[in-house]
Amino acid sequence: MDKLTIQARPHAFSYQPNTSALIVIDMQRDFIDSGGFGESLGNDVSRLQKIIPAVKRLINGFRGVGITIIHTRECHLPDLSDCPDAKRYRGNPGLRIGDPGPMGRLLVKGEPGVEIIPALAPIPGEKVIDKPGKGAFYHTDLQEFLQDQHIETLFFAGVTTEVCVQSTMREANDRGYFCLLARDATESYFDVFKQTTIDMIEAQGAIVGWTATVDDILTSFHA
Ligand code: C5J
Repeated sequence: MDKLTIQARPHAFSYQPNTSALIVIDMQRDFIDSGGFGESLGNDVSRLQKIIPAVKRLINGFRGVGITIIHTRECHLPDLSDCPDAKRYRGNPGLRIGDPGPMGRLLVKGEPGVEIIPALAPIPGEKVIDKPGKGAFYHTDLQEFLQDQHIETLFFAGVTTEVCVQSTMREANDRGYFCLLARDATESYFDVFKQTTIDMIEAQGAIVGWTATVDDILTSFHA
C-alpha cells in the first residue's frame, strides 16, 4: 500500500494507513465536565471542552477510512490498589482520587466520571484502555495490542497535552513508533503548557514527534 503524506511540522510526515492507529487520550467526564477530577484540582474545564468538535471530526475521519481507533481512560481499581500514595496524596485538592464527587468516586473504574464523554463515545470494535498511569503503556496491554495489529504509526489527540498525551507519546517513542499529535485536537488547562509541549515535541527535528492540524491529517486521506 502506498504511503500518504501530511504537511506536518517540523517537516512532512509519511505513513501507511493500514499500519496506523489513532489514540484518543482521556476524553473523560472527570477531566472535561464540571464536578470531576480536573475541576477538583482547581482547573477551568471549559478550556478542554473547546476541542470536542475537532476531536470528533478527527475520530469520524479515521472511522471513515477504517483506521484503528483506541480510546484511553485514566482510572483506578475501586480498592485503589493501583493508585500509589505518591499519586493520591499530592497537593491539596478539594477532592482526591477515590473520593465521592457529583459523578461518583473520582477516577475510579465503573463510576460515571470515568466514562468518555458521550460526544466522543467509542463504537463497537474500538479498543478502550483503562490505565492507572499518565502514560498509556504502563500496566496496560497497549503494546501487545499494537504489535498484534502490526501498528507502526500512532496519531494522538486528547487531554491533557503536557501530561497524559505527552507521557504516552514519549513511551511510544521508546517503543519505536512514529508519532504525530493533532495540534488542534489536544488541550491543556494551561495555555503555556500546551504551546510549550508542542514546541518541545517538534524541536530538534521532531524529537518526540510531528504535529499537524486535523484538517492537514484529514486532507492526507484523499490526496
Ligand atoms: C492528568 C491527564 N492531567 N489525562 N491526566 O492528570 O492528562
